[in-house]
Amino acid sequence: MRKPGVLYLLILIGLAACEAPKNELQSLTGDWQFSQENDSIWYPSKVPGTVQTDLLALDKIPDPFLLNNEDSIQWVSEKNWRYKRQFSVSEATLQKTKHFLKFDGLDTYAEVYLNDILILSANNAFRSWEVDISDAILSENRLEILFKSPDSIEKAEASKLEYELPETPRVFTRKPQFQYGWDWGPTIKTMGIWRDISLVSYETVRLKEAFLQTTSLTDTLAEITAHLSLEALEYEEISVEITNNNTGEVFKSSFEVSAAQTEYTVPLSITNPKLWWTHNLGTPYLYDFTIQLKKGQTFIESISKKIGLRTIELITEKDTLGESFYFKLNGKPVYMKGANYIPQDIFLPNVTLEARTKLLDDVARSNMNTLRVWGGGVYEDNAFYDLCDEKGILVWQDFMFACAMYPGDAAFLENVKQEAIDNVKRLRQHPSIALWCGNNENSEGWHRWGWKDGKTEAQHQEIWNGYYAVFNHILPRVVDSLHPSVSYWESSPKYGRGDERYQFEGDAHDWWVWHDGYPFEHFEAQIPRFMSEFGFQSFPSHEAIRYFTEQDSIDLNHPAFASHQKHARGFQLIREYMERDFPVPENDSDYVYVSQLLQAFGIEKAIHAHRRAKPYNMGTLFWQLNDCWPVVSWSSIDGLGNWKALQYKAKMAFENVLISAEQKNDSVAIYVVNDTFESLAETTTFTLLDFYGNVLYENEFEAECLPNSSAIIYTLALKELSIDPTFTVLKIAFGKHVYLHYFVKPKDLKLPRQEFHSKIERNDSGFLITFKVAALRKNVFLSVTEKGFWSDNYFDMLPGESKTVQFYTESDTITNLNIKSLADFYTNYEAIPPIDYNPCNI
Ligand code: BMA
Repeated sequence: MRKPGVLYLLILIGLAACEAPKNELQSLTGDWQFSQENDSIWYPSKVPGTVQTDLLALDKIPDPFLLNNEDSIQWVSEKNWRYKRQFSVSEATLQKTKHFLKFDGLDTYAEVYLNDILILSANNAFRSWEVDISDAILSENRLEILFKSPDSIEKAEASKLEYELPETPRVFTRKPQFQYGWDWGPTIKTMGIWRDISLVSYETVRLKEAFLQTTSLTDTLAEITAHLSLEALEYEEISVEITNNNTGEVFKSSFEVSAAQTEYTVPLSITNPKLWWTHNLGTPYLYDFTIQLKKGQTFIESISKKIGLRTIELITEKDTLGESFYFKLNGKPVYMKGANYIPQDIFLPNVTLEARTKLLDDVARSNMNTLRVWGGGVYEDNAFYDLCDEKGILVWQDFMFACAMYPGDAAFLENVKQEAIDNVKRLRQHPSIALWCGNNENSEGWHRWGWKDGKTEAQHQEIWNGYYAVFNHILPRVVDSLHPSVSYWESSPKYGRGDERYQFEGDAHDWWVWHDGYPFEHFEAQIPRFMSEFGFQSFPSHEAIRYFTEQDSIDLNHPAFASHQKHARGFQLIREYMERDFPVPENDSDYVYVSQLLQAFGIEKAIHAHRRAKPYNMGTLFWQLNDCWPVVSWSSIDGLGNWKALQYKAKMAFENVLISAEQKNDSVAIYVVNDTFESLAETTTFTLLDFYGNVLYENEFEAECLPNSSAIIYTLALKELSIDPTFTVLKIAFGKHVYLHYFVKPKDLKLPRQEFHSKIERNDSGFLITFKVAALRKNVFLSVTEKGFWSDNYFDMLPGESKTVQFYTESDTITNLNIKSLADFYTNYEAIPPIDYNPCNI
């Protein structure tokens, strides 16, 4: 055998020297086994996952998204479950001094055994846990986790109290609260290893965390302090290199680390910094940093951090009308527009990066610049916030408490404190985080929802003390100490709608519409400073209905709706509102379409009213963006990812420049709302057209709008124009921005019926459909059998207008192209005869 050369040996020695101090991370996710406690049979399982998804993969439970299967899987969370796996550790790794097991998410009551030794009892799905296993680790290991049913634990906790906390039993368990059933979600209490598990091994020192905190920011300089948490076993000299990968600059520092100290800082700076903006106001610019830990020249470990340079302030100042509530981004007031976000799947580990990316792309392309991560869900995965950072979307982040009163005992409070520390630390680097908010509607519920009834004064005091400890003490302190650049807000809303002040101070949830049955016009009458919730239900897409009813035809009496409409009065409210404003179709499939138009009509009205009221109102977030399964709900994007009519309408209503019309008595005030920081001057035209395209009135002039403002540019006196309001539309064009205003409710319009002619062409992205219409077509709705995305849908077309719509699909064909519009559903007037006109020559 040839002897190795000297050079070769030297390289080997060199490599060994390099390798030795390198810290290691071994993922323990992937293939596990699971079984019901006391059962001797073990089955394969996928980690991260849940017991329910594992059982589903084995066909041991029916798919809870379908039919009323939700009911038949309730037994799962009543049982205890075991998970196990073996893992080997190489001799080299075993030689290292320290070994930790890191659990990023255990759902929820878990006993963790390593080689039959209990190493952890976990009780909070929102926390991450680290256990030092240096003394227990072997070269072959057995990891086993027993998940206990939350039911008996909650019962035991509840029995310790002399009164019932509102929304018992879920309040005792720190896991996503929506899993106990919500008015849009099934009751499925998941259990299992829902995030990563890893083994961390190191020799002498490790970089546990890094936080790059901007300490000052001017046009010419950003000063940043890198806070490094280092864990060292003994006195050691180490060096840190922090590289700004955007500029190539390297910042070096050396430390003498020891077991006695864990926090170290390194000063950094960026000259002529580029700021992070929301996508609608600039570029969401990110700097990419690498932090390397070295001993001499030997690499130990590195962490990457993307940071955005921006300031964000919540401004709450008394004024003549009440108290302001708005955000300044980089010193400028920013109008926040978007929606409330709920978990994308009841089974949280099932949410793929692709699904997250698609949803957040939808958000950005719909001109939304803000999402509220609602408190009944989850502190989302890092990937969610990475995408928000990249796409320039601000996040109003609730802590995970919703619509309930929570315990106030010392153990609970400590648990909550650790949860807050974990999550604020995990998320504070993200420039997208704009606010930390204590809870969703707990305060409103306590003051307004009858929760105090039947309890003594002393009990009221005790419950409120618990509330106070969490939301006015623990959480604000955690935010203040760990993420001081972002504000804390106690509860959303500040005041419930029963308290007059809701219109003048803080953020508001306006559920007069929907829950209290008020007409949509109410949105225009009472406008708060910041509307953080308001909404209206609609049916999901035909595809979603077919999916959960498991049949091809659309049947709204299908028994599966028993579990896919969670609001007791939901169907009745949809009908009542539809009867007020829209024609009510008899056919179920058409009813679905009109329910979506109805939702879009109401929410669009609200968004316009809120934005017109700028700067009194500085934010509008409708309830709710998405679903966690296919269901009838307030969402604008259904559980299968399909855009409802609302998403298309919201996209237009959220454009930076909005043309809006407010009709009062006999006049119509025309507004331009400008969210940009530039003043606008445009040629403006008003055209009154009848539905056949005859011009009844036209006016053109130059109009201006100041930066970041809302202003009336013209008021039209209707009395002076003798028009038939049922057969006339007002087209307002401010430069390229166009808005159509109708003078009566959709149900009172006299819409012409006409044959629809279209031309279909194939292109690289799917299909192009071209139309031209002779008379007005309102809410044109296109559908085909194949899965895909319409670039536009539910749109209006003016007489003589042509339009081309892209259908993005991977399918080679499209079948059953169906085109309908609102004119198809009127029964209360004599239909205007169809026009025989075929502009596409097909
Ligand atoms: C809001 C939310 C949710 C609920 C929605 C619709 O109050 O916070 O609790 O799903 O109303 O009812």
